[in-house]
Amino acid sequence: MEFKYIIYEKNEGVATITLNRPEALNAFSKEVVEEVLHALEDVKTDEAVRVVVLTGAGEKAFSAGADIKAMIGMTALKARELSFMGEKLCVGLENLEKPVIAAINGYALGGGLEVAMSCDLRIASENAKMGQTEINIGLIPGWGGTQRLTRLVGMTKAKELVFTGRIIDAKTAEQIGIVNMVVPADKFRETVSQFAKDLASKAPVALKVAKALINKGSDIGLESALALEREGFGVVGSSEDLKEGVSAFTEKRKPVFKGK
Ligand code: CO8
Repeated sequence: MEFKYIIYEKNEGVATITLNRPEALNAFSKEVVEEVLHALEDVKTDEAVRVVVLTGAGEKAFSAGADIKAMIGMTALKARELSFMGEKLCVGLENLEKPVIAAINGYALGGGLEVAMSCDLRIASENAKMGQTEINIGLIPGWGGTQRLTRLVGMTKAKELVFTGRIIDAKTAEQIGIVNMVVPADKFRETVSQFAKDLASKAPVALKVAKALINKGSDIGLESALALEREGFGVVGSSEDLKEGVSAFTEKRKPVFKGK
């Protein structure tokens, strides 16, 4: 598939998906969402891809959210369709069996922040700005923001951000637990790339199972979650990756994991 609204690149085990509509601050139109979903299908089947980075083109935005212009004269059915479209994207990122890093350069607003929160890790440039700004246009977060933001920061801060639509800076987002780290703007791309490459060298089976356990376990009771962990441990504990990791440790060399 030829991509028009994203740039899709693969290098050293890292697939980078760049939202590429800078003239609309990388807002998610139907076409952008479809193209990202298509790239994720490729990521699923390409064993050489170990990690995904999702970012925005230009310096100004990761994404300013769902395309507001597509909401003009929206019917209930259309709103539901738009909500479902974003949900498919967010769940697709969450259920992908490989780690996804949102590299937040500039604005991540509304649906843009919701998509970033569906990724596993978030690295922000120091000039990034984030917010659930939907309230300012008379809307609520419709791509999981009321739920994922609450899970990340707790009810107190989630309500504050969703009710006020306030835009916060990267440092504040780090302090309340939305982003993992904040990086100086001039080191941003390089830091993300190094971080992603490091992650791509880790054991794929362990990464896949750890991601699923953390995601699924947070929605169920502790006893059931621990039982899930036990089963996951059985899978990882019998993997070739573990054999390789242990051999490399005893032979005092760097492991080369195959994801088996
Ligand atoms: N959708 C479409 N176009 C956008 C969007 C957007 N979300 N954001 C910015 N743009 C466009 C602008 O219209 C403008 O285009 P043009 O030059 O053709 O007028 C261009 O991008 C540049 O934007 P600005 O001129 O506004 O740039 P500024 O630097 O002055 O301001 C802001 C930057 C503060 C980011 C400002 O653009 C803004 O507030 N944008 C809207 C942010 C927002 O509210 N996002 C939430 C959208 S709603 C959402 O995401 C809900 C998700 C769930 C949906 C469920 C379906 C029903």
